[in-house]
Formats: sequence, C-alpha cells, structure tokens
Amino acid sequence: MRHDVSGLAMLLVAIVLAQPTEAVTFTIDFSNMPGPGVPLPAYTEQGVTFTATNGDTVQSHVLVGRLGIIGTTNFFTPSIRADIAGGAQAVSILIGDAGADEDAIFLSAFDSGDVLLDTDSGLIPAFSDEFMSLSVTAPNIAYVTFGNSTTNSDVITDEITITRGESAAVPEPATASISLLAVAGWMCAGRRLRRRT
Ligand SMILES: [Ca+2]
Ligand SMILES: [Ca+2]
Repeated sequence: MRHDVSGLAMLLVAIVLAQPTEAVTFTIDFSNMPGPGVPLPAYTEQGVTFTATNGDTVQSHVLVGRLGIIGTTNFFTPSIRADIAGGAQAVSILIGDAGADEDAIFLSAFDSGDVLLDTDSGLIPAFSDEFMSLSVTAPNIAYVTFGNSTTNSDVITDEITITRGESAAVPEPATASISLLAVAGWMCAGRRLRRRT
C-alpha cells in the first residue's frame, strides 16, 4: 500500500517536472489603475509594482485619448520604476507626450544588484503626438526604469508589456495544486512507513 502511494506521488512530481515552463507575456495598460488623477505611493498589478524614482506619487492620466501612468508633480515628472516579481527577460513600453516640447525618452533594465543590463532611448520631436515603443531584453531583469531625461518635461507611459523569464516562471495555480498533492502523497507515505516500523 505504501509503495502505491509513494509511487503515485513520484509520478505526480515527474509530471510537474516534465511540464515546460513557457515564457508568459502580458500587457498592463493602466485601465485598472484608480483615477485618473488619484495620486498613489505605489501601484501594483499582476506582480509589477510601479513607483516614482524620486519618491513622488504616481497616477493615471489621460493624454491625447491615451490612459497611462505619469508622475503626479506637473512639469517635473520623475522617471518611474517597475519592479517585476519573478523577474523578466523582455520589457517594452509605449511612451510619449501631447505635442509641445521635445522629449528624450528612455527605458533601462537592471538586475537585482542594480547593474544596468540594457537600455533603449528615443527622441520625440516638439509638436508631435506620436508615441514611441522602447524595448529591453536580458535574461534576468529585476526592474526597469523609464521616463524622460529632458529636464522639466513630462511624458506619459501608455502601456508596458512584460515577458516573464522561463527560469523565473511563476507556477500556475493548477501546477501548484498538483505539487501540493504530490507533497501530501509523500507525507502520507512517510507516516505509513513510520507506523509499520
Ligand atoms: Ca514633455
Ligand atoms: Ca493605456
């Protein structure tokens, strides 16, 4: 009997281990963020936490029909930092402004030791409503920062798309349940073994 239970547990563990951990790509468009215009110390969605790098609050904001994230303080928007639970291997953003000034935009990726892994940048001309896509890739991205390196000028980030790394894949609920079943099976088998000896 004991062998049957532990055998089943081993089978379940084998099934879990055999399943490929595929990279998962998802987009946050900030439509779930409170507001627009509600300042927050931090905003978290799908395991990604957005904060302002200078301690400012962040908020959702509508610009040229786009709903995105922006620093709360007008005309001096700090860059925004996004910490990604479980890490990522690719991140891209859609970022821009509503005409007026020229904006030097950037997206930078860092590992958990604050080492710069990759960076992308662009220049949005004055009087342009165009939003640009920036992207970074690295196997072990812990967080990204993005915004505008132009002094005293704001930009809005319309959306962010993240690909979670294969090695850092977050277990799906179904997989986690099977893992728990397997562990329970092991514990039952161990208890029966101790009773017999
Ligand atoms: Ca601007
Ligand atoms: Ca958006």
